[in-house]
Amino acid sequence: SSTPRNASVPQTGGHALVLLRRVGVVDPGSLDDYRTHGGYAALRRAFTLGPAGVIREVTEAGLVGRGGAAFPTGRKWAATAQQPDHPHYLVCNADESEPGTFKDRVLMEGDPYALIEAMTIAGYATGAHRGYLYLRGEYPRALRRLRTAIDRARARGFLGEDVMGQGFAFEIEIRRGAGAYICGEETAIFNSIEGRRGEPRSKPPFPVEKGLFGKPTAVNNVETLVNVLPILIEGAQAYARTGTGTSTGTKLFCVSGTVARPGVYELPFGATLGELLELAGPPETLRAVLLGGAAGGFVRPDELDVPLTFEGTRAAGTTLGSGVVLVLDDSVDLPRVLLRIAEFFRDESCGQCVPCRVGTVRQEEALHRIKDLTGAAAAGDIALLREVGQAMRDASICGLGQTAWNAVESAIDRLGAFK
Ligand code: L3W
Ligand code: SF4
Repeated sequence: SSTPRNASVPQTGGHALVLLRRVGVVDPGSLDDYRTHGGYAALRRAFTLGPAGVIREVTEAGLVGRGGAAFPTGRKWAATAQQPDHPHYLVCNADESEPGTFKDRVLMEGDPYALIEAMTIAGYATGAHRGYLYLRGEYPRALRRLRTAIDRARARGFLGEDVMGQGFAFEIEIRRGAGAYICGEETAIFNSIEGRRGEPRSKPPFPVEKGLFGKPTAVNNVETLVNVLPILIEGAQAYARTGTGTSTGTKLFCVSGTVARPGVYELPFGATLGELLELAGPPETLRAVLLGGAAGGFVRPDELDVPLTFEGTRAAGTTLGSGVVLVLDDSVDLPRVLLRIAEFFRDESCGQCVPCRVGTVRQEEALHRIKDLTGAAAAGDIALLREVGQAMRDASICGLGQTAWNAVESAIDRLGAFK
């Protein structure tokens, strides 16, 4: 995926920044500057709350995962913490590879200590003394800044044998991905860290029970973890006043495509898609917006009042996913976009299970035929796409195969593609 040139410049539209408040403000290399801007106040509060108290705050805040699946973070942490098997591990999923997603990059490049602090809190809460930061291989600047932050935090006692003199030991190790989209799937990350092929494992057992090296593991996305800082500093109730009842807090949106000001925007959950587009400068002739990325779905120009919440986008037949907002104007060649998505899934399928390995190829072939006929569907190809899509959704092992047909189905059913 291509990242807009100004992706490192956060855009807000006048709303109070929470997750991005330090990005572009602090010196990302300076621990002192981070502390001057509120850094390590959340970890200090975590030590006064104790592990169970931290989990209680995160649960009461209503924090859910920002990688796309919206699983309650407090429940994940509580389930990991209570496992009798040891050691426990923490894994930060920083493999950000969903096409059109570049929010975690902005957080890691602009405020690297925030992620280090948040991982330390997560380790403390879940009983892990070791955290792995699985970083997208194509993020060299984030790598440099995170390495520096980890070294400096360790040198000053914010990592290591006795974090902040509180008797808690915690270390962070960075592991770099090597360009495979599937290595963003949580169990494929475990295999990759363990030195095996990056292929997903069957779930259950869930990672909270049997994860990295077969041990209880909490896996969280970068943005999810960074949310823990304002939760501990403001308190759960104050945090939950932003957003809606079931989507609390703020969300980072990655706006790309035919808009005047592409980039990362932070808005409270519940803002509408139309409001976000106004900030980004919508095209004159909007054709559709792909929400939720390649696994997501299309929204039409007459549906821009859809609230940007997990429940609101679900009701509109799509998903928030990892925050992708890909804007397409009237000049776009829709069959070409769909073919590109299908090529991506065929390329990135790990090939482990038949429905996905074969289905993604059949899907691409059918879309090729349709495109060669300049957008009109060849007889039987729509039916074939539906049959193959259903098989992938029902019988694939992981999210890649299960969602590989989402965008194509949405284009056919909601945009009337190939008519
Ligand atoms: C304990 C249970 N834990 C579920 C955990 C599970 C995982 C989380 C979500 O992601 C999303 C999709 C796309 N006990 C549990 C349990 N868990 N039941 O909850 O699990 P799951 O299986 O619903 O989803 P997932 O496979 O982790 C699928 C998005 O990922 N996606 C791509 C995302 C890309 C990025 C990026 O590039 N930054 O995020 C593609 O499909 O939106 O919703 O931790 O263990 N009973
Ligand atoms: Fe691999 Fe696709 Fe099966 Fe996932 S669904 S395990 S990517 S073949």
